Amino acid sequence: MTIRLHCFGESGNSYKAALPLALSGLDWEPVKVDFFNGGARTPEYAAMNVMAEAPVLEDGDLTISQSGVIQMYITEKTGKFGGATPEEAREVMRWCFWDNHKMSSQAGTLRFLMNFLPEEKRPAEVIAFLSGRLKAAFKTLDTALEGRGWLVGEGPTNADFSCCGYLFYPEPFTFIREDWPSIDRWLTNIEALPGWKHPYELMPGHPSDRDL
Ligand SMILES: N[C@@H](CCC(=O)N[C@@H](CS)C(=O)NCC(=O)O)C(=O)O
Repeated sequence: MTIRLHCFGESGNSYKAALPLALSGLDWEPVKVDFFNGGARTPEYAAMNVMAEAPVLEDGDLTISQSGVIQMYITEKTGKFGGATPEEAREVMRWCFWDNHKMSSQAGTLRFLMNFLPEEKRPAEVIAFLSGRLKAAFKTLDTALEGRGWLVGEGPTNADFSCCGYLFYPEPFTFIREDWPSIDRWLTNIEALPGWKHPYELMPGHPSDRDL
């Protein structure tokens, strides 16, 4: 049965699930969440995910949300991307939790405020605050990647797929790839994986679909 991933192109959190699906060899298809028209706020969507968030994965009777849990499920099904040893598996989780809390939550919010809100509604003080927090997270990631091809072990894991969730997007949100040499090299490694696709190619939905 084909796995369905409810997602949308602008969603870095969705990309964290779509990318390992694309690289895993599993049979899957993206299903567009019409997020900007309230598609995640309907009673039907709430029945699927009370958290009203994307992504959501459906595999037959199973429905799960939270990109990290979806990643774990892909690992359960394929044995891929979860770390080669129990120590590595813990390290993968460590980076996923860090990313969810310290990097992607701020990156997603900041990118939304800076790009997807009408210009007159963009809150300058909040943007400045989040930019500072996010730059500290980029520093942490860049330092961890010094001299390393991947965050954990010798190959790509869910740690990499989680932490890269927002970093391929072109819209401005304080991330300037060239400023972070180790992050830049690591993103190049991810882009070179067979089957890699940019979020806007992998999932339906693009800012140009809307009048901003
Ligand atoms: N920790 C969650 C975050 C999911 C998330 O916040 N997704 C965004 C779209 S990128 C969303 O649906 N936001 C709705 C909201 O914040 O109300 C995950 O990794 O799946």
